[in-house]
Amino acid sequence: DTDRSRGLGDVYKRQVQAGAGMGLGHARTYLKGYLMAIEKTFIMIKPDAVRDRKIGEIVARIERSGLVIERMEMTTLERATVEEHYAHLADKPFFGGLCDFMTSGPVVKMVVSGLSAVAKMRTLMGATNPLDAAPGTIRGDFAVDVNANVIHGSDCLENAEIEIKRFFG
Ligand code: IDP
Ligand code: MG
Repeated sequence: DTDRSRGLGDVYKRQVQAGAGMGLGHARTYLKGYLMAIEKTFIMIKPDAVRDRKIGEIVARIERSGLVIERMEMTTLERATVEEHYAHLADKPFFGGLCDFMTSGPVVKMVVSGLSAVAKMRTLMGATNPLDAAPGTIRGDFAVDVNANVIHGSDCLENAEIEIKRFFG
């Protein structure tokens, strides 16, 4: 949106003209703050991680990242809720097993908020398949198998809103 870009240009120019001592890299980081928005995302610690007593470590990583846990509840999911949540995977051969797994024990569902919370959580989580997830990510460190990959996080803002409604009403 042009008004916003013009505003950003002004901010940038002011910083440079004021000789704020900011290099280009710093100016870019500073401006990024204006481009990111506060978002809410839906996060779920899956039954494998609850069983393995990883709740605390995962919650600590989320909080350490600067994001805020707004809601959190342990619950065992209804199969119908899981089937709706993973409807985009209904034709996959692993769908039945995925629904079995997701209803096999309690999960911890959360609403997490902060700057670019959706993308930031996806980065913290790591790749879907733990074999591809980088060390230092939640899946990279705690998951070994794509069938039990420790955590769910919304993949876009639109789905975050849908999922928060689905799981918290
Ligand atoms: P995401 O959880 O990273 O968003 P999706 O592609 O949306 O990944 O898949 C949802 C979930 O379905 C995964 O987190 C995982 O639990 C399961 N899943 C995805 N692909 C496979 C697979 O190839 N085998 C078994 N389970 C899978
Ligand atoms: Mg997904």
